[in-house]
Amino acid sequence: MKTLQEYLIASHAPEDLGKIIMLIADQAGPIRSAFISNQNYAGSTNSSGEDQAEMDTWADARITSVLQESGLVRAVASEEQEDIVQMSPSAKYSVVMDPLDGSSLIKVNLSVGTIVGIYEGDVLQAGNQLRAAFYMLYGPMTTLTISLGNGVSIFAMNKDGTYILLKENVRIPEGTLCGSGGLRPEWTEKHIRYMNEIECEGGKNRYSGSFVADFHQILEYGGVYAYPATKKSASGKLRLVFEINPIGFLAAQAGGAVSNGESSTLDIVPTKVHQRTPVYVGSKGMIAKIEAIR
Ligand code: AFP
Repeated sequence: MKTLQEYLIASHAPEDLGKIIMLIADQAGPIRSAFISNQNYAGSTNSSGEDQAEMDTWADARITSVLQESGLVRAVASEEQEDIVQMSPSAKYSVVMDPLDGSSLIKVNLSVGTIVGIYEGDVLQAGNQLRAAFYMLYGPMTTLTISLGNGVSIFAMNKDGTYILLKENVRIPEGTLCGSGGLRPEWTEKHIRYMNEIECEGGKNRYSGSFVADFHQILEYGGVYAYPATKKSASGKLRLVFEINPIGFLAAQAGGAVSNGESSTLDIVPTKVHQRTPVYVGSKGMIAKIEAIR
C-alpha cells in the first residue's frame, strides 16, 4: 500500500514542496479533533463579509502558524485573512488555502474540507501555474485528493494518521449529477437554460453547500457543480484564488474542465486576492455545454 510520502517521492516532488504538502496534510487529525469544541460562529466576519465559524479561524490559525514555523513558505493567501501573509522571502513556494470550506455544515455534521494550492513564486498567479493542488475531505473517512500536475490520486488517512493510496489516475466520467448555488429567482437566462437542459436530459440534483464535498462526488460520479453569475452578483460567490483554482486544477488533471461559463478560469490571472468568479466545474461535456450557450 503506497503512502502519501512514498507517492511524493515516486512523483519526484521537489523536497520543499513535498514537505509543505505533508505539513498541511498532517493538520487533518488536529482539525478533525477540534470540530467537537468549535461548533459555533466566531462572531467575526471575513473580508468577503461572511460570518466566520470558530472552525474557520481555528483551522486558519493552525495551518498558518505551522507554515510560518517551517520557514519553507514565501507567502500565504487564506480565505480567512484580509491580506496576503508574507513569511520567508527567500522561500520558493507560496500557499493559497480555504482552511475550512463548507463551514456552515459543521453544526449539522455534513462533510467539509480544507482546500490548498501551491505556487512557485507569489500567490497571484493563474491556476494553470499551480505546482500542486489538493484537498482534505472530512467525511466518514478523511481523504486527501491531490495532483502534482501528473493526474489525480486519492489517499485515505488510517488510524495512525498515515495517508494510504485509495485510487490513482482518477478520471471524471460523463455523469449526470448537477448542483447549483444561487437562488433560482436570481439565476440568469443562460443559467436557467443550462440547468433546464441538464435536468431534461436526466440530470440528478445534488448540492450540499460545501464546494469541496460537492466536487468530490462529481469527481467520482461525473456531472457539474455550478455557482453561477446571478442578477445580484455578476461574479457569483466563490473565490478564484482559494477555492476555484485548486479544485479546477484537480478537475482538469482528472480529464474534466472548469469554466466561468465562457472560458477556462485556469487562465485568469487574479488581480485581487479575494476575487470572485462564476464557476462551472466537472465533466468535460457538461462544461462544453454551458460554454456553447450564448
Ligand atoms: P465557506 O464555508 O468557506 O465560506 O464556503 C462556502 C461556499 O463558498 C462553498 O463551499 C459552497 O459551495 C457555497 O459557499 C455555498 O453557498 P450557498 O450557501 O449560497 O449555497
